[in-house]
Amino acid sequence: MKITSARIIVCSPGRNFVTLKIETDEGLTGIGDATLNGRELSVASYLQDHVIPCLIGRDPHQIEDIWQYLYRGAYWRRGPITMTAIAAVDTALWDIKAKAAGLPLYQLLGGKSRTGVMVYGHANGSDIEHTVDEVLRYADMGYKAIRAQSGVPGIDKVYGVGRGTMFYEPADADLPSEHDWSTEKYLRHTPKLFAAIREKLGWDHHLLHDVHHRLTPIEAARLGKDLEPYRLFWMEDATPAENQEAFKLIRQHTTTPLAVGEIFNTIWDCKDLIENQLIDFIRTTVVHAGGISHLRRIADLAALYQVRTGSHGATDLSPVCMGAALHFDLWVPNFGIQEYMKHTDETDAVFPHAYTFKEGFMYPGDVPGHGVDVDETIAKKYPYQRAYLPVNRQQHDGTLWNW
Ligand code: GCO
Ligand code: MG
Repeated sequence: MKITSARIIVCSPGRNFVTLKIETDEGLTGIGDATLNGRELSVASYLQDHVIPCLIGRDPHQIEDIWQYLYRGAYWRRGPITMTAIAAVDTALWDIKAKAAGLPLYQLLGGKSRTGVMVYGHANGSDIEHTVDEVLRYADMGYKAIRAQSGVPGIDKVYGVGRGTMFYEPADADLPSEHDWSTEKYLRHTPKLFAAIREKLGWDHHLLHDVHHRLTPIEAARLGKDLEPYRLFWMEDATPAENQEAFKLIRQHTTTPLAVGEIFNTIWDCKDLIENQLIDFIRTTVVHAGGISHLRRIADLAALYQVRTGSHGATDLSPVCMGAALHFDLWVPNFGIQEYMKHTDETDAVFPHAYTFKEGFMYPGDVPGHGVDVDETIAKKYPYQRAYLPVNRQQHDGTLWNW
């Protein structure tokens, strides 16, 4: 089999998505997600201008060789743009291989390790009462694991608080919108939120929380300690992870489990955190960490240290990523949980898919490949719209902070 052509489909059915489609001389096609929120066109250009010319004529079955060729061959290693582009190629090639075999992708990875993929949904509210109601609503929808984020009194715009009832889209403006931040207010509020949730919800559901890189290590240690009575499944991105030593300090103070890695793009970003057992869940995902081939290496390293997977799955990761991720999750031995935010109906129409949700679990389906397609005719109705993620400033003096 030979790759005869490849193209990029950029569309914006409510938000931007970049999709790579690879075609072969045997009529089989495969698709991969290449969406990097707020920097979409850089990946599209990287693929179009620098990767696609190198793919034509290659045997799509040689997934590993093509991966190494793109990774080593660029000379410039790692980074979100490069690794998202490689991921798109890798995902599309796994799709083709599985279609050629007539098997759902998870069978090629080693088959099912579990009956379904436990996912967590997002309960977001403007205040504690509203968030508690949202958590209860997610429990009613069947979710076994729920992430809770709430507005904080005295802070105008807080990460994770949605505009609609099901969808949270942070990339909301054609220039970055500005959020405000107060660590003191957040740290006073968040333990009260989880106390209120546990009181109404009880103890049968997993609860998660995303700090979204906002705290210093010692502040994160304090929050982890304060949340211990509510037995969180995880506290996510408690502090920025460039300095991974920082997690030692958090770890020494709290037994609240820690999750990190949605912005990581290679195993090298994960290595120290995993080998020093500073985290419990690794959040790298198919689209931003080099595809199925590379994610598998990260998961294998993590397994040595009893670190489990918990892949990122916000709506800026397209249904193509979600489909591929669910095959991965069904197989990976050290699976922990998968994030799931429902896409809009417009997005689902552009990306018809075989995966389903039932009672808090997801299933990738059994069609050959990863089970997600792209309808290019519908996609054309939604041209690219520039959209940025927000920036964040300290409330008291306007210092730029981590969003
Ligand atoms: C999450 C993430 C997202 C990111 C978003 C950025 O845990 O789901 O933190 O909400 O902010 O994916 O593009
Ligand atoms: Mg997050």
